[in-house]
Amino acid sequence: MKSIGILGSTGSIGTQALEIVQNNNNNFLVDYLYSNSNYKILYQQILDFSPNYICINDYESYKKILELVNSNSKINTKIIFGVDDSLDFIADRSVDLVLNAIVGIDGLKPTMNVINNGMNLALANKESLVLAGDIVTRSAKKHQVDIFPVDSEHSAIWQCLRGENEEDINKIILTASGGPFRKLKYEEFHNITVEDALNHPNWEMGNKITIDSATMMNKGFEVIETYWLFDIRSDKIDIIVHPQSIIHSMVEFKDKSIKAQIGTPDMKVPINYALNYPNHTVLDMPSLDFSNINKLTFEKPDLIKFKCIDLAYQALKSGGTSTAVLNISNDIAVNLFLSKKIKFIDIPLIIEKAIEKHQHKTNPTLDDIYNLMDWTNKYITREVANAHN
Ligand code: MN3
Repeated sequence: MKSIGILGSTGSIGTQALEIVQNNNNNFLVDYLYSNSNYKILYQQILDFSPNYICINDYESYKKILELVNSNSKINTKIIFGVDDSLDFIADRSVDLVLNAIVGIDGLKPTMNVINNGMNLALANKESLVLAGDIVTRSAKKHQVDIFPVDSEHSAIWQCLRGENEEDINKIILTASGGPFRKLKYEEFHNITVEDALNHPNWEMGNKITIDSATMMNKGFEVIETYWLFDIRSDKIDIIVHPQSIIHSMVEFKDKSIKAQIGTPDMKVPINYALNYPNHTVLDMPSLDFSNINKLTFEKPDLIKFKCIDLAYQALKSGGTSTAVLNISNDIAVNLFLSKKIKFIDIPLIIEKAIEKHQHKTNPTLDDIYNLMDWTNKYITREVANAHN
């Protein structure tokens, strides 16, 4: 039995992870679940998995779930309320594996608490690495913590690299679906609406990550994630657009031999692998039918249309606080776009300016990064207000 904690248990990755747990209930013991506010799903998860603890951050949701739990005498789950208490709890609780499936920059603190507590981490929160990859990976080394990637591309690379020598790698090839605007002409980009951007062809995801996929900033983040997870130079990380999303990424070795990881695009596969590593355990889904795939196509990403990719490479090259500002300013810009305050094409422009204007530090502390959240927010709010005057 593997005891697990799941952070972000009511989101897309969290619920899929729990489906896997449910189908393998002899292998896992759910010790704790953590959710921001979704008390209805969380309550159902209590009934289904009888965790020892749940953590919830929103006060109204806490009151509601407390009421439900108190009125059911069969439930022994203890409830922890509030961000700080939840983080303290995570920093102390001993389990075999923690899945961090929190979306966005809120995932960094829990990542650090899990690592400093010496627990192995299945990481779906790429922001932890984009914001603070250096701190996260150094702390993991220090506490002898393994970080298992959950992102499909990184799971693919991880699988390709099993049994291989790091020094034999020539390059890593990240595949990208290309998002909904792969074929749209650049001249049309200024007309892109929120509705257009939320329409993703291959993967079902939340709003924020769907926009990141439309701008291809998601792929930029994944380059940074690759850099930290696999300790490889940025000029050895390539992106290839592969709209069918059948190849989930590839590794080329020095003899030009290439390994690819292939399969139906379904997040359950990488989640299952991270939960069951080193085993490929049974997943109840159809096999990939190659006779049904007409063709696999590949093209170079257009760095003019998808400037965010270029910004991510540049931020990675300048290092230090640059990738943190990339992430923070992207979050703010995407929210402004979703609330229709800026245009789609403004997103990379805002990010570029924020990176350029921030006070760069080569070896930032976590406090430096949190201070940057404040600075970036104020900076962008002021810039956008000025632009409207
Ligand atoms: Mn991905």
